[in-house]
Amino acid sequence: MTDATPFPKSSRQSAGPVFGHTACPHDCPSTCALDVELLSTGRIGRVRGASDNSYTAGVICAKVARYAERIHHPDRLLKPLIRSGAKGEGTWKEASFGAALDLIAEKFNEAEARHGPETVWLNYYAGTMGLVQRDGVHRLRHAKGYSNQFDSICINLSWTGYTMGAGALRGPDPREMAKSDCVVIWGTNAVSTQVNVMTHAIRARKERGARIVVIDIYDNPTMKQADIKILLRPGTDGAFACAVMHVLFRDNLADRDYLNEYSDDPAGLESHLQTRTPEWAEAICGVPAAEIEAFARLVGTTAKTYFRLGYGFTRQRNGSANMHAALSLAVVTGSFRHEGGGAFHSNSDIFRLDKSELEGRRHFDPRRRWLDHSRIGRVLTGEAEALNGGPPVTAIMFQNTNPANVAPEQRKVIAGLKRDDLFVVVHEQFMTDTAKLADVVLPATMFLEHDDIYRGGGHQHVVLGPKLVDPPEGPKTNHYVYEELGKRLGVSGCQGFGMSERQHIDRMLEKRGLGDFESFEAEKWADLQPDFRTAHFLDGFGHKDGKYRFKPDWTGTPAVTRPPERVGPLGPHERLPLFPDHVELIETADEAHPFRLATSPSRSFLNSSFAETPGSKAKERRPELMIHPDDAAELGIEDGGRVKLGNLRGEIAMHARHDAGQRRGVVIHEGLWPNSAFAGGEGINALTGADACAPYGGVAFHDSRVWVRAG
Ligand SMILES: Nc1nc2c(c(=O)[nH]1)N[C@H]1C(S)=C(S)[C@@H](COP(=O)(O)OP(=O)(O)OC[C@H]3O[C@@H](n4cnc5c(=O)[nH]c(N)nc54)[C@H](O)[C@@H]3O)O[C@H]1N2
Ligand SMILES: Nc1nc2c(c(=O)[nH]1)N[C@H]1C(S)=C(S)[C@@H](COP(=O)(O)OP(=O)(O)OC[C@H]3O[C@@H](n4cnc5c(=O)[nH]c(N)nc54)[C@H](O)[C@@H]3O)O[C@H]1N2
Ligand code: SF4
Ligand SMILES: [Mo]
Repeated sequence: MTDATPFPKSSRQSAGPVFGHTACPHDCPSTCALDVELLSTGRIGRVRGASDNSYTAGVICAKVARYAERIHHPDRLLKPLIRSGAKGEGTWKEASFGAALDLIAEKFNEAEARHGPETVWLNYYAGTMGLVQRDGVHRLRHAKGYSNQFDSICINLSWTGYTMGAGALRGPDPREMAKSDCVVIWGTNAVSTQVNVMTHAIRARKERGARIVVIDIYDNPTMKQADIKILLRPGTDGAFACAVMHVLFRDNLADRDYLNEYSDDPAGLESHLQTRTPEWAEAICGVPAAEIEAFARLVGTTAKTYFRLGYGFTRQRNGSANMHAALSLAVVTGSFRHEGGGAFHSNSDIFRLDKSELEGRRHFDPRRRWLDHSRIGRVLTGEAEALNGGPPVTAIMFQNTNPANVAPEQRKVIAGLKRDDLFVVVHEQFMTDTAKLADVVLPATMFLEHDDIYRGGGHQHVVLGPKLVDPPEGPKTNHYVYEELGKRLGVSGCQGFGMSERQHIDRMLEKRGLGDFESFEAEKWADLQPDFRTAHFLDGFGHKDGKYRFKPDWTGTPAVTRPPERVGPLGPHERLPLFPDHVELIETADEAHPFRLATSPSRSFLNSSFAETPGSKAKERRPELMIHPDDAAELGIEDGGRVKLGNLRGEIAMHARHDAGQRRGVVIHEGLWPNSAFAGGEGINALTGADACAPYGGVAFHDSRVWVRAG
């Protein structure tokens, strides 16, 4: 640390503790506006949610409030490391950053000379959500003609389902939840994964007596706060939604005037739903018909019902169809007409910052080979289908992602990373499961140490994240790495190179008419929420004819998710239904695998991050399998005893926790724990599959059949 900490102008005024202003960079829909205490030592103190940001409203999660633990962690990577022993053995020699970059450039060039540029994969994801430090990688990718990446791992199933219906990825102002009379939190464990949803929902309960309904597959921390709990079997949300819509039509609670004006085929939907009775759904989803009826009456008679649709329930092989069914239910009630009503999943469509210079779009060629990053295991083990007509991948650089831990089919991912003919670079903050398998590890800065700008998918703000403290000696920004590799690889004259982080931010803001870096230093953020009519689709949904689609064209292009070119074979879209329905595409249990496993995020980790911080580790204790006590009794599994679980993809061990919070036959593991936290060194994703989901890919992380036994 140096003393020359660049405190921003805006925080110098007060005499007491000094706070700098920024945004949380982690992969979370909340993108909280933060106030960070800057100590005179150059270290940080407290981290608080900005109380003057209307969405953050002064509340953040505990793990980020403890950020001092992460940024000043003794295990942070500080020096570039070059492998000196066998892959994964853990022996390294230190190098200068320049020498490490020289080596990377040399290896990339060698690989390209042998197989062509598509052999190089710059694999990135959303470990930071900063536009400059995350998306700038495309500049290098496009300029060099390296493989394109299809970003399917997280958002694909849900965004596809939502946009197939609504034609756009936006919705009623999430702050309107506070004005609702009923908030339905559907398949998102908001208490753990996006705490601000709870802030606004609970405000509605306190101020208006609103009911909070939670629809999930286990009694998670969010359901524990609900007034009404709907406990589904995994992958059956479509059945539940259909039965609710059946009741709404049957009891004349559907808003027929609204449907006639705003939707494609309400009559067709109504007749399709005739056989989708509550009893039919009960048999599929496990929710008693009487509860389905009661929920239908509640949402059918409460105009201001706000459906907050999460990611979690779409991480099933039928997840896109289930998202579409849940959204269709919100449409049938006519809730979009009302303030405090409608359905919201993500506002990602509203920001429209022009990233063409940042990403060097002039050099983007959609015909270059696309690699699906959900299927990295298959790509790296050379499966022809996953290679999508291109050469093997022989050089790869990872930034902001930890696929050895987070990607499905982990055995393949790790076998691939260990290939002798694959050169692996990992630019990281910590020695992650992926970094352990690298040839070269580069140390990375953290968000408080570099400039960036962030968009909040779960709300409407663009928030500036200026550099607030100096990094320790050693770590460099992602931006620095693209720029320096650009020079060494001969593309530094290409579009977007040679600009600083600030210049990129200025350009994006100026083009959008939002000011510039300096004005954001004073204002901190901009609120881009569209007006009421636009947000509520009252001037029409996003499709050309303005109509909501009950009958989506599943073979069509969902504007936001589908890459311009096919990415190998995508999921079995021909099995998707004409109208909302239950689709039996999930990995149903069978005799050999009688349980359904969901791998839900824990509260104290964020994907694979924070598993290194003492506070989070202490809270999560150890990897556990939540199993119904009756199931456990049948299998002779004691509370706290050891269990093994597995399927055709892998087998892992952990401790059992008896919990009656889910239906029998369902087991839950909250993560993501590092692979090394498990006895065999393989993590939970050894059990999850990478078969492409219908219609456009994505990963069914909560949809695995497994066997479980004591041991
Ligand atoms: N603490 C913490 N916060 C996070 C993350 C984290 O790992 N930890 N991850 C971040 C990221 S990258 C994302 S994308 C978001 C995701 O945040 P969410 O949208 O909340 O998605 P998930 O956490 O995957 O799952 C939410 C819930 O869906 C449940 N679920 C699984 N299958 C079904 C189903 O078939 N039906 C229903 N109704 N429910 C089901 C899960 O058990 C879980 O309780 O969270 C972000 N925030
Ligand atoms: N079983 C199971 N697996 C899952 C999920 C699940 O629910 N269950 N969720 C999935 C989802 S939704 C997602 S989005 C993925 C997320 O998977 P990842 O994107 O891989 O996960 P993160 O932990 O968010 O980020 C990865 C790394 O980015 C690093 N990082 C952060 N900031 C920077 C930076 O500025 N520069 C550099 N170079 N590195 C940085 C962090 O140190 C961290 O190790 O995981 C998926 N995997
Ligand atoms: S709730 Fe999400 S965005 Fe907010 S501080 Fe925590 S991880 Fe960051
Ligand atoms: Mo995600």
